[in-house]
Amino acid sequence: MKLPFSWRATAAGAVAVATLVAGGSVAGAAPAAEPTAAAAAPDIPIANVKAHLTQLQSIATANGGNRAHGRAGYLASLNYVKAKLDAAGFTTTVQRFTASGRTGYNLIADWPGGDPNQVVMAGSHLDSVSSGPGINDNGSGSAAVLETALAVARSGHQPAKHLRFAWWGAEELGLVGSRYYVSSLGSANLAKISGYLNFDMIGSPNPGYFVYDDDPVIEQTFKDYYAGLGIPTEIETEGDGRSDHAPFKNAGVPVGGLFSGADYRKTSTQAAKWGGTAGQPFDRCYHSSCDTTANINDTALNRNSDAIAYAMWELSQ
Ligand code: DTR
Ligand code: ZN
Ligand code: ZN
Repeated sequence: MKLPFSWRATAAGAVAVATLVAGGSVAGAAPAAEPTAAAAAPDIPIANVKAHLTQLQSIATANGGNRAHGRAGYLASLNYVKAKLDAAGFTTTVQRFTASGRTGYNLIADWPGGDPNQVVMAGSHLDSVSSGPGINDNGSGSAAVLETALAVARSGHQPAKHLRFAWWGAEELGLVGSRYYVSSLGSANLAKISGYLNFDMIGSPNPGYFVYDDDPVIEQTFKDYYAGLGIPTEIETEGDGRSDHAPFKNAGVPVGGLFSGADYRKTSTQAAKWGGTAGQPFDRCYHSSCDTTANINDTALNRNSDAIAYAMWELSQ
């Protein structure tokens, strides 16, 4: 029987193994550090998140207009994220795989400390489609997860559980990077993952506030956050199986996440509670060349970035 997040048993076991490309080091059990008190999550500065988006936009502009799998823009995006994490003290691992005849890369960042047998993960796909820069899909998730990781480092937070962050390659080709990671991890290491939180499109210009309805504890954590803001949420069903949480869910890992909407149209009922424009897509630039830094709603990105931090602090105590 699959146990929800808070009751999941964890197995003792082997060290995580990953294929290294350059400059990475194998993530593993870090020297024990004393956990810090259950502090409240810090505010995630939206200016910092947007600065990452500006960098990702510049990278796409300098590399043929996209950050797609197998293109120069993707590896440049990964190197940007990796440099920030290395400078902040994370143990980073670059995992290499092949998809559609081109080399793809996952970036995994482990925050030293915490129980290596209870890993709380946050992830997002870093690749865009080839038709555009992919700033909402999925620079938004990638930048918010990056800034949350950097906030952990800035605060020196040492939760009881181990924190791991991931940026996936080749999601747009069919969840290739995350599937490769899950399949290469093995059952012993998978059993150590208490929960995987996925963030794929969290800054849509005509935003909705959707929470994945998978693991009940993770779902409630996000609902509690938004209830605190007085913002109603809806369960996210359109994306079932369509993003990087799916390989983890299929492997029995408790999953959850947030979503602000793609090419589906906002109803009048949704516009009444969330604002925005009824009858229009949540993101009219989904998978298009206009998915640029102008295709972001700052309020949604800010709220969702803070929700990521809230959940990571809450679920790793
Ligand atoms: N972000 C999309 C995948 C996706 C996730 N949830 C939904 C809901 C409706 C449409 C698409 C999606 C992508 O990476 O293409
Ligand atoms: Zn996409
Ligand atoms: Zn996406």
